Amino acid sequence: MTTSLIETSGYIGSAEAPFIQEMTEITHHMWTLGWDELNGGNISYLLDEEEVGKYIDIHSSLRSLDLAFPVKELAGKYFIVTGSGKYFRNVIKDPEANLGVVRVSASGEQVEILWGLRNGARPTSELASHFMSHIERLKVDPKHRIVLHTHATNVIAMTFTHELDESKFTKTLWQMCTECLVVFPDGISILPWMVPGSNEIGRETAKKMKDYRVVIWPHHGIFGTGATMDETFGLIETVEKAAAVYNLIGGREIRQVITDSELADLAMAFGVEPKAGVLGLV
Ligand code: 2HA
Ligand code: ZN
Repeated sequence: MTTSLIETSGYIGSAEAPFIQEMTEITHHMWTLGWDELNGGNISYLLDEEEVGKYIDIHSSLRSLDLAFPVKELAGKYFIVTGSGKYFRNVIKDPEANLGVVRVSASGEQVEILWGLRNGARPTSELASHFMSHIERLKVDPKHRIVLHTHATNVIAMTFTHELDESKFTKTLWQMCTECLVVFPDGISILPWMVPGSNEIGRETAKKMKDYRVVIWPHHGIFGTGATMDETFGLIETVEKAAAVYNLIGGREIRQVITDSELADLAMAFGVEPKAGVLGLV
């Protein structure tokens, strides 16, 4: 009788891990879209212990890193994250150098690195925004798993020409493509311009995440959250598409729009609740 790999070594091995494959595929896809130049963009993905334990040895950690912001709420939770200063372009060539599987320590003051982040690499420079956003999204959606940040080109461009009022920005996006209202009836939120990589931008991003799945950082990029990679990427892709249409129209005469009553009909037909205060805005 042959014994399976899992019985002899205790775990299957990272090469087979679906969560590493998902991260590799999505980072490559986003790089090809031109959204993640240089080391732009970062992702964190909350994983189940049982799932991680199938592929990676979770009983010995490679090293621990102190967090500048305690996240007691995430104690014992596992994440796969992109590495600080790492390029999305390179993930596909060497996942173990550019990604890491980490576990938040029992105190919530450290992360233990279980796999990847080879040669002393650290988790994403936006870890504060990611972890604090996970905490808030989990409070409102137990199925929440993913925080994805990217430098979506058209979203960035739109933040130079459109008023940075959340309701007005949301309404413009809804008007750009019919399906937008159905995909993000909860609208988008916007922070003032802030220095990235700080605990402060992390706290402000997470505050928005209490009510929104999307946070735009003007002149920088976008944060999207969701239960799966498909859902989260699809959400950002839809916002970016609407922003692209807005930018294409830019400066031209608008002859007709989707009216507010048409948007209301759409919401009714698809059974979604538009963010209060957006329809009816002029
Ligand atoms: O990873 O995108 O916001 C680099 C960034 C910082
Ligand atoms: Zn960024």
